[in-house]
Amino acid sequence: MNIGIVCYPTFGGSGVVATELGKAIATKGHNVHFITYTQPTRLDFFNENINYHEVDISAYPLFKYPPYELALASKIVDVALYEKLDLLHVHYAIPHASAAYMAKQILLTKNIHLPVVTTLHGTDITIVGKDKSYEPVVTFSISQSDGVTAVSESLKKETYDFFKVKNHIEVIPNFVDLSRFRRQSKEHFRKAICPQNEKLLVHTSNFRKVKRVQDVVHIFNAVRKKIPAKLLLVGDGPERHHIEELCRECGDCGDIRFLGKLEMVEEVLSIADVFIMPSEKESFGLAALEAMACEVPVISSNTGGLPELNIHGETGFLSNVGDVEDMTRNTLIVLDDANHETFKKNALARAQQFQVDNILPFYTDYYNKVLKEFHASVK
Ligand code: GMT
Repeated sequence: MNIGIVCYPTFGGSGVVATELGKAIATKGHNVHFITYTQPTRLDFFNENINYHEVDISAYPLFKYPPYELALASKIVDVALYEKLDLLHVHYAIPHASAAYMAKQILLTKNIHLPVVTTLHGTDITIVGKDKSYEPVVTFSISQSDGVTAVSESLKKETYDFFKVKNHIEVIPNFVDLSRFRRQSKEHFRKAICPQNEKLLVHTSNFRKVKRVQDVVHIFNAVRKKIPAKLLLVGDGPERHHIEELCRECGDCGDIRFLGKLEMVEEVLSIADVFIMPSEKESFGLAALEAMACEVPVISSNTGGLPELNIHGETGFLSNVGDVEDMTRNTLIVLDDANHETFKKNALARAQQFQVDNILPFYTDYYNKVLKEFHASVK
């Protein structure tokens, strides 16, 4: 197959899933064409089956907002025509699904039929998509997609509950590459961060409001009143400044480190004792899955798709959003020497169920199903 993939090329979960999916598909012998505005973060190597097409956005004084969606649609048309795409898979509805729709209509005028699969990742539905300024376009472009997938049952339900869409939504969860995300021996690193063998709490995110990073700091503050502990915060984003201020107010600065946007997050996870994800909304929780693959139990909220990943009392614990007290109690249970090894083992076993080799066939089978139905309908 010749597959086009459109995604955000940044550190975010949807871009990571799209890139890792493209890489995995390419290893099965298919040709993959990434179409984005810059080289995806995790696409930093050569593979004969992987191609990258950059979307050029011409500036013009008249454009207060350069029309990225139009440039993307034009690029999709170009790649579909010259690389003879069999299928286009767009990740994150806005603006990728609507750009794909426009490209598909342009291609039709050239008598080319291009099926489009849209994957809903989370905030494209739960936050941005519900915004009045985007909702009609999101509803329309989901309805016009030839295939739609969502990363959890919860996201599928939320899509049906909020948007007037009738098409079938296939749930295909996030996945993890266990050859990369595995617990490595990083004793020197651990010693540098936790010289007195303190317990290590880790959080990684894009520091947006939806991640409730302030809860991580409050949990840490309460935990360290009971046991010696350190906190590593990985990632960066709009809330970082407030979080730094909060750490100062709590007087915890010396025991908290901000590591910024690290690429080798598996190295940090390799020395972690517990992962904290108190999100307001989380359609799946890829960062938690990556932690579990590195044998790190997860303390999370019970929002969205998190209960589909994190098993309460086995791989970690779930609490109501904002219930810092409960999350603190649970963190202490997980860190208790009598329980920690069991939680670690369970976390790894759960992550193994989501390894890329288990999930990839769901995508390729789904592509084949969409292609078959699509070509039967255009005959
Ligand atoms: O977590 C983010 O804010 C990034 C966001 C994205 O779209 O890049 O992640 C979403 O997609 C991931 C991959 O499918 C999911 O694992 C995350 O749970 C989801 N984030 C939210 O729903 C907040």
